[in-house]
Amino acid sequence: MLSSSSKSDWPTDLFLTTDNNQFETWINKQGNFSREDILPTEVPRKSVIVGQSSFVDIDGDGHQDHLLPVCLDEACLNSVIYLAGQRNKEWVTLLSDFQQGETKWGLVPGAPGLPLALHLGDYNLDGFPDALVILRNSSSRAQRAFLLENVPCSGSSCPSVGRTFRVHWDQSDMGSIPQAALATFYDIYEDGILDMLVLSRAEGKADFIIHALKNNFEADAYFVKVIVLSGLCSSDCPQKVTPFGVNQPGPYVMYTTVDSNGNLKNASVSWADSV
Ligand SMILES: [Ca+2]
Ligand SMILES: [Ca+2]
Ligand SMILES: [Ca+2]
Repeated sequence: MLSSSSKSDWPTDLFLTTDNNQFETWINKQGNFSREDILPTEVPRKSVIVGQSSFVDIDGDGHQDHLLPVCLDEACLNSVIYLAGQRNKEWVTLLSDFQQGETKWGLVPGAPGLPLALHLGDYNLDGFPDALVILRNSSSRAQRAFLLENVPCSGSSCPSVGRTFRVHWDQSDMGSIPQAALATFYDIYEDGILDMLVLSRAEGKADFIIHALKNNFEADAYFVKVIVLSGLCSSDCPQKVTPFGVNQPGPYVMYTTVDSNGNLKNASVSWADSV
């Protein structure tokens, strides 16, 4: 897996999850990779099922953080989303409460082609990335897509980054899609507002059903659209036309803006796992 400039020095670094569930970070020094474990090398203690790593700036300080969804048992009855910041090599719990009233939900163990993963995007343009995740009802076994909103938090039970995820339990549009299997953000009309795609599977059918949910969010906000051209071309490029939009993992964009109160606000995004 590729991470983007985990040291914020711009060259793309390499982050690996190895067979025995360990992590290796390889820093790109002018094209040469050297191992430098600036992130935790071990999965969180008591992890039984380890999902895919994501890199995202959860607290808006401009530096990417490492997010990891984990199950503490084979059935994922107890699930946790962990975070490791770069200045702190310890795992901290970002979200472990998946209780909706009397109902307990949990992450869904990965399957071939459907890994346990968070899909990240800033659906409400507040500069803090939110997530989409599939949860399974521990009693009925029903699966639904849920939006996890990145919200500020304070108090002793809060992670040190001062942010947490709030589960939108009552989002009726996503709740009406039975047996959801995968949910991701996608800007359908390219208007800068992220919409959502949900895949579900009908009973007894192998193929997925694709549902598109338009995000009606409106606010006095701006968005920055960045297109990264890889410029990669093999030696036999026809008419010397450089390919456009080649899928290239690793690009990293960081910028600073000023909010309406005059405060500086950092933000960054990586293309390591945006699809
Ligand atoms: Ca951060
Ligand atoms: Ca947000
Ligand atoms: Ca849109």
